Amino acid sequence: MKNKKNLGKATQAIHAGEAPANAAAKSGIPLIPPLYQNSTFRFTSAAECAAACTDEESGYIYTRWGNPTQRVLEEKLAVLEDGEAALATASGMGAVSTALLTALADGGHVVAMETLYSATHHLLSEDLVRMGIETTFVDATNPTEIERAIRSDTKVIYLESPTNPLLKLVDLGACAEIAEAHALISILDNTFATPCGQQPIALGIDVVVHSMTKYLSGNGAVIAGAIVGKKTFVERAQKGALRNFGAVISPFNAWLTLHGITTLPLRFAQHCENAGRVAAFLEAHPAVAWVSYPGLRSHPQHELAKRQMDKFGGMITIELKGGRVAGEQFVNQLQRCALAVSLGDVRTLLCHPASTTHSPVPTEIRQQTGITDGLVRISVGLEDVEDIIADLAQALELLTS
Ligand code: LCS
Repeated sequence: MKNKKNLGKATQAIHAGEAPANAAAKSGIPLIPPLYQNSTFRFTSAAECAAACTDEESGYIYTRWGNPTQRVLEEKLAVLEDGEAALATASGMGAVSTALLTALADGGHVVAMETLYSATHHLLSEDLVRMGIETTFVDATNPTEIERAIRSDTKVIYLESPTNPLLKLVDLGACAEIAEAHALISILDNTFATPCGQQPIALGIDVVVHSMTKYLSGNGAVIAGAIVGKKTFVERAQKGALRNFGAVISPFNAWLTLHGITTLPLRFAQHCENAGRVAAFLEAHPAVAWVSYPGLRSHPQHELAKRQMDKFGGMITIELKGGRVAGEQFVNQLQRCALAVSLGDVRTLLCHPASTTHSPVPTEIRQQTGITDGLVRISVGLEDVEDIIADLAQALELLTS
């Protein structure tokens, strides 16, 4: 029989973690993993309880320490990301902060990509600094900049690829080699690409983090996150920062997310297909100054995208010729596509990063890093692509009339 890691992504997404052993009954087993919506677990004797507290593998004790519904989700994630183990968290930021607090438990320095999701940027540039942890931000699209910024106390290289919102890429294999050569932990936020778009652990990255709020759950109903990596790292994260800082996923959100993941490969393929069509439409439109989409030949890192990504993703970023005023007029005119932050939803969502997701990033850093006032980010959904394009076209028409 095929090893579960050798199965196709669609099979893994549906079956991984869902072994009948996860059900309580021996026959008439529930087809879908049951929801264990409970905070604590009871024991029949003091000895049994003491044994579980000493050896957690032998049973569940308390949901902040572990829960069967969380475990099904975690096993699915580990298989999909090709990691040894996974940990579900209460949010994407719960995953980012738990991973960083684990890797930097004894302090140290971080080298990070200069454009990151704003809360991650804030965590590194402000919150962790107050705890004595410094970060040097570099243009990681050039791996030698990473190497140059490494200090004797550097512990972590922190990356996103594609980045939020500019869709820049970093060469994951090259960054992983630098991390290995300097005995550092490489952490990559794989939210935009998902395990169906790229496999960072296979390329040598140590730890993958996710906002499962996005493509993985896909339903717009939950806030959730994940960490995937070596068993030793994941166990340290679970027994240390996750448990004690407390960014634990609720069983209900874990349950919704694990059902969302069963359709991830199918959904993600269609997101990518629709995004390719929308990007080509936008690139040809006279109101659009430029389009950033890794699948377009005009993307400066298209060759790298072809090399390290299986699919180019569902996110597109554009700059409108009329700057901020045009951006506001454009989003105000949308009829079917929604003006909303977040991404990876079945619905098409558009947002204006400078005034929303990236507004906490200081203006000079936004401008230095290319997050201009006229930028509009599009999370292409799963509506019929002709209907998405028609809505964008009627909103853009206003700008050229
Ligand atoms: N990492 C990336 C790349 C993200 O885009 C986000 C959220 C997070 C981590 C944090 O995840 P959360 O805690 O929200 O689950 N990105 C958002 C965005 O672009 N718009 O709204 C949220």
